[in-house]
Amino acid sequence: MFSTTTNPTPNITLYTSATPNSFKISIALEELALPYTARAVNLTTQEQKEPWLLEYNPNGRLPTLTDHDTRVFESGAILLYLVQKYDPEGRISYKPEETPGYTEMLSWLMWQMGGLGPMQGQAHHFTAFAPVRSSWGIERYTTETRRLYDVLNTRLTESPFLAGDRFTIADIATYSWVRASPNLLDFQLGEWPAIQRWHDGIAGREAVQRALKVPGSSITEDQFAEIVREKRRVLMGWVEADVR
Ligand SMILES: N[C@@H](CCC(=O)N[C@@H](CS)C(=O)NCC(=O)O)C(=O)O
Repeated sequence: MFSTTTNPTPNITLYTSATPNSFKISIALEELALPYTARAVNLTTQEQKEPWLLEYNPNGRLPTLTDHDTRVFESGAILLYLVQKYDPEGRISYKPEETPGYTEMLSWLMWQMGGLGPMQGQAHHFTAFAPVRSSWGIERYTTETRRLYDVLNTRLTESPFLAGDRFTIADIATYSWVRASPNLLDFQLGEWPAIQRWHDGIAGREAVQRALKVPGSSITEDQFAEIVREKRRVLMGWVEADVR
């Protein structure tokens, strides 16, 4: 069984895929310059539901991480684990935990985990991947995602990063989703100038560029974008699903 024993030397394996939630963790690991092994999990063959992986993540999803005899699942919990254990200087978090910056960081991290991630994920589904066309689903989740982008833009108009003047795990979690929206939802980030400024600054970080190459995907991001465009074109051409 797994425990929460602390070990000073990391022995990290990240079970991952080329998806927004997994990229959060590879970005944090690269930002903290931690050694780790990336194990790509094949979502198309449902490898994430295999018993060996359910041992590490009973929810059967990615990402998940092991470190010595500890397992951590849910991307928000993994990010907090990494900064609690391996970020004593506050490189991508605020220390100590009593500081107002830490509380602000937690608030935006939870906003991403409970709001932006699930809503944008549903928008991706209805816009590009659903087996039927549902204008209701597209409208409902795209509208809510756009509302959340308005909230994000307002915050980033008043603050360089989500939790103040420091780049933190709240930015990492949110950026990983925002970067997917031009391809998947056809969002033009220029519509939200503060988001565009923040996005471009993060995209330029060397650690982020390294992280986005982990794990090796069999196709490039451009090829993925083309596949998504084609899926969306086909889906939009379908007649409305009969939802009665
Ligand atoms: N709340 C979870 C969401 C994890 C999640 O939905 N991951 C997706 C990839 S981004 C996944 O594993 N999908 C495969 C499946 O649903 O079986 C987290 O933040 O870790």
